[in-house]
Amino acid sequence: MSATNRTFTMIKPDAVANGHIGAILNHINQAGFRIVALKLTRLSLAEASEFYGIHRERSFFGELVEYMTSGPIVAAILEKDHAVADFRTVIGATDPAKAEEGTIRRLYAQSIAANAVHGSDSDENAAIEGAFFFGGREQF
Ligand code: FUP
Repeated sequence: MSATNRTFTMIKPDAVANGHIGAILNHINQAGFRIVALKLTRLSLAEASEFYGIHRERSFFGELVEYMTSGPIVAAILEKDHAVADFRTVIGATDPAKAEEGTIRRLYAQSIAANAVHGSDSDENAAIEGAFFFGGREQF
């Protein structure tokens, strides 16, 4: 299946620490996504800085990197038609207070920084982000 049908997600440290891994993976499956790759891991400072390199100049960058390295995360590649756009709908707005009712962020996020999940914003970034975490033999 082509990369355009794939997106990349992380369940972020707040949601892992609060025991939401199972509920979020179930929500993802119920929304019609197939899990192609999956791991529990923890980002180093260097890895988080590289992953969020596009935000390097933003005021919240230091806080973002500190938060994203504060505990384990779940990384996953997901597959579905229109995966990137549909997953953005499933997770809701960056700020959970503005996220639609029933979205993952509305249900499980704490704040704009600790917002429970990541979702790729383009097919190109989905491919880059997936390859950041998973080799070919880890993708099914
Ligand atoms: P999103 O694509 O919804 O994950 O949001 P962005 O790419 O704009 O932001 C990436 C991450 O930066 C967010 F998940 C959380 C963090 N962030 C902040 O901490 N403060 C902000 O004002 C904006 C984003």
